[in-house]
Amino acid sequence: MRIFKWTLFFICISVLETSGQQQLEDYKLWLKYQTITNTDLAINYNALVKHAYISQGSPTLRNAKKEVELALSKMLGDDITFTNEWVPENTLVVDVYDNLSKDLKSLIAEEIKNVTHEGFLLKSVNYKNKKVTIISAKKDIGVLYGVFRFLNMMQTHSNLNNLNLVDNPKLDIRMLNHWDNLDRSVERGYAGFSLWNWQKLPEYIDERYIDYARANASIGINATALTNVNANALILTPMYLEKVKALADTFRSYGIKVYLTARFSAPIEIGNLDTADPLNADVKLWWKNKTKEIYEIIPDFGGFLVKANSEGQPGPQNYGKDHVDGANMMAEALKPYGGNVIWRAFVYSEHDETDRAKQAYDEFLPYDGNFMDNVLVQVKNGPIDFQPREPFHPMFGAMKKTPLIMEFQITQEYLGFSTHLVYLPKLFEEVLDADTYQRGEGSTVAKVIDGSLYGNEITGMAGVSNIGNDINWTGHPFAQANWYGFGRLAWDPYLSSEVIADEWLRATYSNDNKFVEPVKSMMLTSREAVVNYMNPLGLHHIFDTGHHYGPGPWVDNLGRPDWNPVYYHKADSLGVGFDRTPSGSNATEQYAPEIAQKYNDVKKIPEEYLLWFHHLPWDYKLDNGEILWDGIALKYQEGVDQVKDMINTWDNMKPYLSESEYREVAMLLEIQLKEAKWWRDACLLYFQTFSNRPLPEGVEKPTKSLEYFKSLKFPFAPGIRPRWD
Ligand code: BDP
Repeated sequence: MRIFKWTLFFICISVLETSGQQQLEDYKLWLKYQTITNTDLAINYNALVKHAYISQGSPTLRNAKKEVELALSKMLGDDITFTNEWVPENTLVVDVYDNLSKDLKSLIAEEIKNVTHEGFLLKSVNYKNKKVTIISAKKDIGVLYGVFRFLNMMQTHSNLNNLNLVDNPKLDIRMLNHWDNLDRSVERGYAGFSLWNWQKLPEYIDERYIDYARANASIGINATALTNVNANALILTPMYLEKVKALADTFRSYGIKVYLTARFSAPIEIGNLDTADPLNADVKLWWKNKTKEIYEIIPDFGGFLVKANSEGQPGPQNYGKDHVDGANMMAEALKPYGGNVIWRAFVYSEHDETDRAKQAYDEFLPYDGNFMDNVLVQVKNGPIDFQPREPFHPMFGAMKKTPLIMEFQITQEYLGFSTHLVYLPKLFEEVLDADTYQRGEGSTVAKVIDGSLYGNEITGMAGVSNIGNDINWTGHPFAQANWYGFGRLAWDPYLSSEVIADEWLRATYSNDNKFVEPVKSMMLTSREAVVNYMNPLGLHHIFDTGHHYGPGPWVDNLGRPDWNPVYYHKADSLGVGFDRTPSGSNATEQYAPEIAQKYNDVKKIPEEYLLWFHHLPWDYKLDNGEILWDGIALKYQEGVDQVKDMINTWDNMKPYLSESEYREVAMLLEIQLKEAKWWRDACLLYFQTFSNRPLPEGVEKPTKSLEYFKSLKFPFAPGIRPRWD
């Protein structure tokens, strides 16, 4: 018995040890730089980089140098020589174009012309009968980006022999939005507390801030809004601004600008004014002075991100003024310093009877053309709220004279928190590829966002961060892929989600195709799986109240109609779905005629949007001949089956994974399966009370009653909104 106890003790200790070590590995994200064990490849790479010249000219270039040294020593060992000045033996050259020797300059003179200020060039040249790899750019930040790409190519075992790549970011502002509160709780955060340790700042610079900046720079993210859009005015007080400055100083050499969320009522709360009316002279002056104060200590401050007159947040409408008055007032204050206002379009009002999906468009379209040129309007990808699937937001393409920033949610508020493996670049890609038809066929959302459709001066993409202080940053190891993928798409919204998954898997786990291929296809189907087991065929917003954890299609008692799931599915004995065609809310009129016609026609609309736009009888015939009720039930089952397949895939990957690497994802997949079944059973039992039909063959019987599912309460679910707003 005693021996047994001791054995158990040691097993437990070793399990803890390995999972602890695993978490430390996970901490390194996609910058693991695993040793290259393939001898031929290692020899080839070694020859390419064996004499490396990396400029030391600026903090950013020194970061590039540190990264190259770290990465090459880990991937290839210690026999690489580094020089701070160009010598003829060099085989790798890393520097801004202007600093290069005349000879080298002439070798890349043509290509460098195509490099923009944040872009870079990777080029293999022949110089005096020797192969030289040049990583260059117009600015030092471009060099850093080029270095990260080069190292990524090495991590993914790419052919580096004949490089000739010019890569420029297609968007200007590539930004994370942290919904982090000053008490370090994170709204809709599922990976621990906020990274920003306000109490220890400004003196204490956590090493994590630097690793955060490195990780972001490695994928091209160049901006971060540190605080929650449900803002607290205190962040704008001198004490906090000192702390913000410390973060900005830390991020600067990685090319990252800091933005802050500005609470519209700040002039009252911290400025002793009795109004925040945007046209009031004292209010204007207050924002001007505040902005000046910020730029005095943070000269490259990015600007303000503002949620106004949305979900109870204060805004210009409190004073009978409108979004243009509010945004332009702040834009004027920021203008002399080159700062931007990012004004969110996430608005819907309890006083407005109109379909919630229509309200942002209705409210903002009349303002098109009236904003100052340093105002960008930030629009969520869909017209409701980060659902597992939504049609694209009709403001994209319709708002022709205002630069729109895309807002994606990387944190998985409606996608299983950080316990479900859901590969989001698949969702992002679907939205970016969607055709708005606003200037004829091919007017994709990506073209709206990158400014090419309407020739916007500034462009951008924002992602609501999934980062917290969990050792692995994002809670789920695969949620790191969503951060990575967001960054890659913000750099280039035309990249395919498949290519991104491939890069991420190789850099994070393994280059073995027997691992990469099956796991990649698991990632690529994971998004459809979550749609199937949560919100199939266009169902949406049937989440439990407030925390949005798990199903709550029965919820009908919240203060505002549009906070209740019953508002969105409208199930009754006749059928289910939201009629948004001309016979209903006519939300389709907000789209270009090509889209509107397609969505209005129940025979032409893609089935994935069916119940988003149509209320249909339970026995409506789907494309495959099933009746709607059966189709819904089978989709829920399909989602559960897809999670089972994910579990199988992962089990088969054991030979390519360490025990702890395998186990941490395996355990999470078990949670995902349990919760997928919960979604299926709860939703089907509930909708069955209307359809009055049996579950079709192939759908597993629920193991619990509807009453049981309704009785579940989660007062401590993570990520709930703070109580003070
Ligand atoms: C919703 C979230 C809420 C956010 C809001 C927003 O439930 O916590 O404050 O969006 O984007 O998705 O402002």
